[in-house]
Amino acid sequence: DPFSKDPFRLPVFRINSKKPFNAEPPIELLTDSYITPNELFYVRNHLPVPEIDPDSHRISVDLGDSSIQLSLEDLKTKFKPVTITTTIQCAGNRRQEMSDFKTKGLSWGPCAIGTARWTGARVRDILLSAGFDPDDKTIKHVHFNGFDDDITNTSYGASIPKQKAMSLDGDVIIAYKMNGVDIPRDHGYPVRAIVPGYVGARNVKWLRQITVGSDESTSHWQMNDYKAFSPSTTFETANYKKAPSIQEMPVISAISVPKPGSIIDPEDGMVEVKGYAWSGGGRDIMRVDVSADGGNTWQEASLTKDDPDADDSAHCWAWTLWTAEVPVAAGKVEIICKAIDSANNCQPEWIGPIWNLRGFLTNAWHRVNVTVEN
Ligand code: MTE
Ligand code: MO
Repeated sequence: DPFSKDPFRLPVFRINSKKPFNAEPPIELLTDSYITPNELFYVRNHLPVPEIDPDSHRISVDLGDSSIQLSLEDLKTKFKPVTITTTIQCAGNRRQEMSDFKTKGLSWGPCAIGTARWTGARVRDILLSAGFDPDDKTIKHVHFNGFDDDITNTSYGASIPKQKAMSLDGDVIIAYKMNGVDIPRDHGYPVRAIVPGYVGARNVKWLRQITVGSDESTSHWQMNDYKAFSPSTTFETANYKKAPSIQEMPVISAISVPKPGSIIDPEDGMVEVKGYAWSGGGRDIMRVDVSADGGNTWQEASLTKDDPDADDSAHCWAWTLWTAEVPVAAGKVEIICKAIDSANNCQPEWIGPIWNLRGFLTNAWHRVNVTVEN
């Protein structure tokens, strides 16, 4: 069993697949704290968790005509350590809502998302120290390869545009700490790429190699996965070669309290609603609106954000938690939330126009059905 060396996980997880392990925390715990505790951070593994000896592990930076090998010690001492707070979200977060209509992928609820403070070295600094010429116009992508591999010895890999990796404030780092401690095995021990504002899939865990190229990574997960299509595209007509890779994420929000199916005893006809909102690309959340009457009236939520001095970034890569007091009528009630980001992007009202056969990027208004007592 290639999965027999996988680490221990808390039993509270909602498991979507055991081997490889894929699980999300229960919704009622997700927004309890701004920083997601490491043990509750969703896990998305495509392969068995590799066993890596931190002392002998090397990260190979291969630039074609030159190459350097970095030990963990090199990474920690040769480059200025920075701490970046970022929300990571799987492209399949909330896929379950699209799955009523056939989709292919794990049936994630709304908790394939979490926020952590990552400490590491900037990829920009690493590439420059390896002799990379940022003005080389033939190079357009930076690739990351993981140490986890399948039976054919192909390892997990992904790539991001060069301008994201090399940007002074792109905050792409190779992290060796998650919330101040060694990165847990499930989340990439001892090192992983952190690509703030981008889809989870590019945050390559168990990093073993950084390369550069004129094209995107040829990895299965860059070429034949993590691509969205038009609602009319079928499995027969999907052209993965032509479809662009998902990179920056769109604006999303979700309700964490109350839970779907709850029976609520309102106080003075009001119910407290909580949740998260996030947008990719470093865009902040400007407003979250909540309705309990089918969208006729909306209450503006109060927003909880990170302390801007808590990390070394000038951007907002992390989520906003929110709370709203919403008037409710007795009976069956649907609570809805929607967020607006700093570019005034908003969420689609329902999944119809964004449905895609892979169930990616489910960011329609989030709806939770409850019963309100008299
Ligand atoms: N990196 C490696 N090496 N192997 C993987 O399977 N999964 C990716 C990404 N990095 C993956 C990986 C995907 S799809 C996501 S959503 C995130 O890791 C999940 O990170 P987490 O498990 O720390 O939450
Ligand atoms: Mo993912």
